[in-house]
Amino acid sequence: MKIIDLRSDTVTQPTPAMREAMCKAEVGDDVFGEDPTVNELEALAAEKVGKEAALFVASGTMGNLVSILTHCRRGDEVIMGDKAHTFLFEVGAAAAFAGVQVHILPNEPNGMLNPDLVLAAIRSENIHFPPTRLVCLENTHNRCGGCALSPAQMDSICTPVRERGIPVHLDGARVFNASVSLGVDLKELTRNVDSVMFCLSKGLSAPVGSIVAGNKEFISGARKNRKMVGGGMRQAGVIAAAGIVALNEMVDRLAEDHTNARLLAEGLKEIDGLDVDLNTVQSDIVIFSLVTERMTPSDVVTGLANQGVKVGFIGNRQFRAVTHYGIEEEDILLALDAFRQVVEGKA
Ligand code: TLP
Repeated sequence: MKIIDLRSDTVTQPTPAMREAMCKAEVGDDVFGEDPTVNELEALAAEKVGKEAALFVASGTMGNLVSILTHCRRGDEVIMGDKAHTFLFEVGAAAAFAGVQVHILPNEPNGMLNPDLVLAAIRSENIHFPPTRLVCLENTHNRCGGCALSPAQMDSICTPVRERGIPVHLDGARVFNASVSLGVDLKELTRNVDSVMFCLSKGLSAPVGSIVAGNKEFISGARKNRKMVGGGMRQAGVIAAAGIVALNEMVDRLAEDHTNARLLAEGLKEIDGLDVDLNTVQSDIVIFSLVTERMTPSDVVTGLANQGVKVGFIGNRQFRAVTHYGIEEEDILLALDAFRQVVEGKA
């Protein structure tokens, strides 16, 4: 049976060009700064996001942690959304390792934070208060259905926050999806943040790795923090080579994933027993809900899995499906057939 795996864009296989590049990669010891392929990837990544320097890290979680470690000291406060990946899904690393207190504000359904609430949350000088040291944004926003924040939305938070001397970090795990979805240059989304993390191993299909970018001083501190958390890799050019292919060849095709996500969402919306907020379907993520009592969420997941379709259950009768390299329009049509069979009981 053909498996149509929509659990995440992290399940992508490396492309043939990536495998070839990995095979031929020139390598060295990256802790000594001597891996030419890692150095090439870091220079290319910095250029793409319009920052002075970049650092190759093992994962998005490590990139966010290293960024927070570099911006903050123990006891500082970090403002972020209550649906931020860093708050919900990174095992509390910011608290456990960076020793910061996370101050959450409600994310709006489109992934935005209300700029007035952000400014009001910044602590004044008072003997009782921890200092606010960082604001974190996420674009596209995973738990908000892959919504993309425009440069104007980003600026409405970043400009006043930075005017108050507080840096902004962007969890841009899928920021390339945001740029393709909005049709804006990536640099428009990153120019008003101090640091950005993005992933090579999601929609861009590389097997491993993420990037942290910022100014030279920030990246030099982040490099030391990466070493501290055990992320100093040696002949990492073997995996960085795939990252270079990801940046050079895999960005424009994200538009296909967005078209397929739209097709899936519109099909799901027609199914009796399911609901989708089509407004939030702006990139490769589709969050949909089970709105019938005929079955449980686990009946849906199991029923679909029996038909070769994998989706993620994310709680509260909601599910997530993510399109990616390797999923074609015909797979979406097959998946929709499976949904109709499982949820409506018809082929
Ligand atoms: N997200 C994964 C899971 O952890 C949920 C996924 O399948 O979507 N920021 C954002 C916005 C992310 O979506 C993710 C991964 C990360 C950070 C962490 O990246 P990794 O998985 O590389 O540590």
